[in-house]
Amino acid sequence: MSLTFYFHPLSSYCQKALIALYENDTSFVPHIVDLGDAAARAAFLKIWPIGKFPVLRDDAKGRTIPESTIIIEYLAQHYPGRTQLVPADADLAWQTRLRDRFYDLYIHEPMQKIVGDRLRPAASKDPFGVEQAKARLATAYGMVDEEMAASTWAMGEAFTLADCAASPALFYANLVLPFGDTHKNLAAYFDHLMQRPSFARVVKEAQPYFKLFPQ
Ligand SMILES: N[C@@H](CCC(=O)N[C@@H](CS)C(=O)NCC(=O)O)C(=O)O
Repeated sequence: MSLTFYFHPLSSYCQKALIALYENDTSFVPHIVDLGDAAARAAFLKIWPIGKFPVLRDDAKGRTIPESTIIIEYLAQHYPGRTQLVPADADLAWQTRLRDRFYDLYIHEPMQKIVGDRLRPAASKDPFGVEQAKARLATAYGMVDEEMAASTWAMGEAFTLADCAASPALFYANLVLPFGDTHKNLAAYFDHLMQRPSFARVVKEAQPYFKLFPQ
């Protein structure tokens, strides 16, 4: 087995890449990184000095791959399976990547801003930044709600990279700014994601750690 996946089960960006691994039953060695442990953090920084996970190590090809989107692109290219995570058609591929960017930048990132603020010391809160993040989320929810009126998955009928990005972003975003009562199409899409076996498994495996999520 040549793949080692450095991650934490509670981490939303790690979950995004984990969904891709589970979609295609890709064999890998899971390596949970506890960034709160000084020795584990130091060891991880040697692999990827930026210190953010997920990171994939492919010993067979001598490659270290950071960044959830790039990990999924790498898996799609080198370890393909029944779920084609990036469409072969060039036009569908850029549309998939656009949706991946959309979920990362306009749902995942503001969600992280709101969650991150909860972890800040009382004297260092950023209420203005949190309001901006909530406004960005609300705009993004409205856009997805319109787009998902007639689709099962982000790209239509096929589950792709874009749905990997959407799943954890929406899961945590729904906790900080719920959309169930206000955006019916978005809520229906989220239900589909929650029922997808790959994401259901990711959520189940994260359960023991949810108590660490700042309410
Ligand atoms: N752009 C990166 C973002 C990764 C990221 O933000 N990871 C978070 C966990 S969800 C992390 O490592 N946080 C720890 C830290 O920043 O120290 C990706 O897509 O993989």
